[in-house]
Amino acid sequence: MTTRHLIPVLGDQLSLTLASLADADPARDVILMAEVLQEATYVRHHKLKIAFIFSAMRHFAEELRERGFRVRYVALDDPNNRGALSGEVQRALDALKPQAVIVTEAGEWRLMEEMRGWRQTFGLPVEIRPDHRFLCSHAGFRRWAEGRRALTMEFFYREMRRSTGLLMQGDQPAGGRWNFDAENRKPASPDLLRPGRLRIEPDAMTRAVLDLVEARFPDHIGRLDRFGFAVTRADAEALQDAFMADHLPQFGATQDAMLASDPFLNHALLSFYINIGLLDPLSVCRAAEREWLEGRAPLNAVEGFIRQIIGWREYVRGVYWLKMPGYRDSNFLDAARPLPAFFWTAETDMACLSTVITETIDHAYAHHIQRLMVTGNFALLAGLLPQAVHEWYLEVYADAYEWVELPNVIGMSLFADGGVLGSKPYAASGNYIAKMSDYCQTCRYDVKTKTGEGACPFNALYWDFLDRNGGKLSGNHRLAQPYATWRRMSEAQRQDYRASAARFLARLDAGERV
Ligand code: FAD
Ligand code: DLZ
Ligand code: SF4
Repeated sequence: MTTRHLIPVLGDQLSLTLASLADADPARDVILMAEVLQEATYVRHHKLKIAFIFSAMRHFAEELRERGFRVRYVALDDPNNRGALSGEVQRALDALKPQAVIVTEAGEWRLMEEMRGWRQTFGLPVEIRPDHRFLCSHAGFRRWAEGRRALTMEFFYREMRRSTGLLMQGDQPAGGRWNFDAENRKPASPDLLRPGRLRIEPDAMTRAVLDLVEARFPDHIGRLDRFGFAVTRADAEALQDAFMADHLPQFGATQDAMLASDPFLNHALLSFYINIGLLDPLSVCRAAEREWLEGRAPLNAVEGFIRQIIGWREYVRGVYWLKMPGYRDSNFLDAARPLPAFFWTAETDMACLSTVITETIDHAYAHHIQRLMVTGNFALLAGLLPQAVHEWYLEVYADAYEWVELPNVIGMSLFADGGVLGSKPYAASGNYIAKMSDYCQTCRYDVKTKTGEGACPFNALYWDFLDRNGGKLSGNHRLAQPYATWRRMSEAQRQDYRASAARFLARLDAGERV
């Protein structure tokens, strides 16, 4: 059988609506999917993440075959597997001799650069199509960004509301306001009535992948015994429905809260499926909007949820493509400290970090405020090297792809981009964590003690961070208040903070348990 087009589909392109599949002809085209070592190890991804992606890829190949498509699927343990996507494209070209390659653009810069070279490498026409699963094109974002002094997410988000029509009444926002965060972000308390999460029992195909991953990636972080991800479109949709019914109404109120007994609270746990292509972001938002229209969820919750997807998600992707490739090397604050070992083991006496990292090891998930205000805040205050922090986030979370992870880490969390993405660093002392979580209640450290033995390390680190970076940050008007407080302190008090932070950082550098 002759082949017209070879259509490579990547592990995060598992959507029937993919641009490269739009005119695919089951009789004449071949779809190529390949599990390759290069993608699984260019950073050492969490075991759950690799298993999730491989199993979802295998199930998607089945879905395509059921629709009559010819799929060339290369498993990781195929003895002829060349270990890299380009190698597998070359092998498929040699075997099938198609007239052209049709592909949807890669999400990550690294792979997109490789794809751009394919025409030259392979010596045949290669058509790279845009990824229409995103609502804002690269050109659209560039147009929006052009000439702006600041890339303020809130204004981008309003454009996205207008262009999608989500939560709009004519040209006005539903409820008269664009943003209902003033009603959101309250602390939470344990609630035994909060519905649990649907766990999808691994089928035979997933169980085979779990064995493969355990055998081939034994040294990667994480554990596989609790694998419960959806790996089919139908199961991902079931999880979406359960979220809408059980958690969306409380989404806003508990969005920033953290509880040791409840790692998920009312978060969606849908980023895995949206990012891989099993759920479509706009359809998820329309489903949430319907919950409000039909009176099952309040506007503050639905608006907050939709903002994360058509606002933040689209916005960080826009910033990534606007600023790459230099963005990855940003280090505005000249932070240089290596990642402490406890990021891999959770072995620290700081209860907040130990809880969040343990949950990360167990689930390849932490919710936004855990990522931003616990691990991220610590990395910022302790001056950890941004590129090491970036690699950690890319490895440990099952929803992590560089286009979304990098701006959140380099920009939002570490301020390493000097303020492209956020107008100030999200730096906070222990007080914030104490207010928004119950972690401090079981901690060896005392959040109310500011310096010295037994004091919460975040307290001295916070002031030391501001002091250390005063040359770069004290002119930031959003930090005027903390800098004024710092200046009002006595010199003895300031010295006490500096010394306390220095002692902590010296112990960290010496590899002592902190
Ligand atoms: P919810 O809190 O329920 O939010 C709903 C949806 O909104 C998410 O599914 C996601 O699609 C979207 N969303 C929310 N916040 C963001 C955001 N800041 N950027 C992009 N999309 C957002 N998200 C990833 O998808 N991949 C990452 O690798 C990633 N790394 C992050 C690293 C740091 C340091 C921080 C601070 C945030 C990161 N985020 C990342 C954003 C956010 O934390 C996750 O999207 C969210 O925790 C996913 O869980 P959820 O589905 O329960 O989200
Ligand atoms: C993340 C990932 C992993 C672990 N493995 C594969 C793989 O074996 N084959 C594949 O096609 N894609 C994989 N992916 C997803 C890619 O890394 C992702 O498509 C690129 O990073 C572009 O976003
Ligand atoms: Fe974290 Fe400090 Fe609270 Fe301990 S006391 S949990 S280190 S914020």
